[in-house]
Amino acid sequence: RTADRSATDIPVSQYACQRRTTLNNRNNLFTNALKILAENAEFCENEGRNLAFARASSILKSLPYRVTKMDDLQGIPSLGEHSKKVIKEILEDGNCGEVEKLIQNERYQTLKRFTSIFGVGVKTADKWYREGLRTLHELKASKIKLTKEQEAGLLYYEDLIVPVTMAEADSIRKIVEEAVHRFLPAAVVKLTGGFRRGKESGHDVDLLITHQDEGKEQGLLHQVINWMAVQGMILYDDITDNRDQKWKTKEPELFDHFAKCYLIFKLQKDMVNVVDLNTSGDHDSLAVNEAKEMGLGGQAGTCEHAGCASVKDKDWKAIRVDLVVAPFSQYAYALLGWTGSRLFERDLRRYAKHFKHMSLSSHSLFDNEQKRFLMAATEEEIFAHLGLDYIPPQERNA
Ligand code: DGT
Ligand code: MG
Repeated sequence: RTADRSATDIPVSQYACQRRTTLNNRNNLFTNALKILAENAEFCENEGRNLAFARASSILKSLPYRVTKMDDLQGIPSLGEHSKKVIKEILEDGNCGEVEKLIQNERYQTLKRFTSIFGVGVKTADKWYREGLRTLHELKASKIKLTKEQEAGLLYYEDLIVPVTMAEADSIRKIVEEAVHRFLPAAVVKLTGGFRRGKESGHDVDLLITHQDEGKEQGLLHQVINWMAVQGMILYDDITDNRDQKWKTKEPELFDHFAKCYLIFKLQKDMVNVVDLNTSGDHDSLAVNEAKEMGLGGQAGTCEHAGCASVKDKDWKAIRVDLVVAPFSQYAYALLGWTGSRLFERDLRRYAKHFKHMSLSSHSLFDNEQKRFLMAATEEEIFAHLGLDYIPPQERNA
């Protein structure tokens, strides 16, 4: 039974880190529409608008009831006039005209297509669009210079747009753990990101590595990658060590200094416990269907690249994996930072700054009044430092 909203309900916080957001979203109809508007704002590089729609969507996800009338939104923060108009229209007509128009829009479709390629951001996608490119086929046929990352992204495109399942993520975690233990038997390899929040599928596998004896983890990433490469497990890799600053420009807010590796992993299908690799249970499969309808995934079986066998015939799947190595003293912060969701992280930092005069990152928490770093061995301790109730990963799906 869907609970009704009543006046006795406790107020909803405007901070995602003070809300419990499970995967049980009762307001899909609205959040799907708002997500498209947020995405389009991102394509227009309008950060304020992107954040406004993302916040509106997030707050609806946290509600323990389905919104059935505008009155249900009384006292709910983070809903701007535009978002309210969208909700009202969906309540009245079943859909929103602006969103329906947008999904037919050529620029929106093209930017969605191009940004779904690994290594392609909004700026690049927009440049290609302005140069007249519309499809992957046209992109491949053009003489445009691609980065190594984008070349790999195109080469393994068919696989990379298929959501990663929990079973695949778990297999990769075990394989990586085995590789890590060859060099450091007591190291810990932890599945983070959306899978730690309970998602059944995701766009990549996020793994966090640490070792109790701080310092032992140094050099580990190179050893592990080299070993896995020799085993034929690596299709593409980009190691960033902690002195490298190149990610700073990409997403300043998410930037951290950990040694990390963005890779495309070659997962043998017989390494996965669950038989069916190409199914997924949640909304992400919609994205794939949509991608296929838009002609993104239509080339299965006819891929012309050498070494890129048809999706159906080959016995492996290309999967995006992020490996991050954190020194033990920063592990709790790294775990909190890499578990997400992105909006949850953003609001944790915002909350820390505004209410506690503290600076939170994936490395540490700095108290700007006491002028000192606050140590934490667990996520629970970090929430306690911030004066927040502990929110478990399953309730951070903001
Ligand atoms: P998905 O799309 O199913 O993979 O969903 P998530 O929630 O796993 O999203 P993902 O993989 O993009 O990121 C997981 C979390 O890790 C997210 O809250 C932000 C954090 N994160 C991702 N990339 C970076 C990065 O380059 N630096 C830092 N510090 N954090 C990152
Ligand atoms: Mg992820």
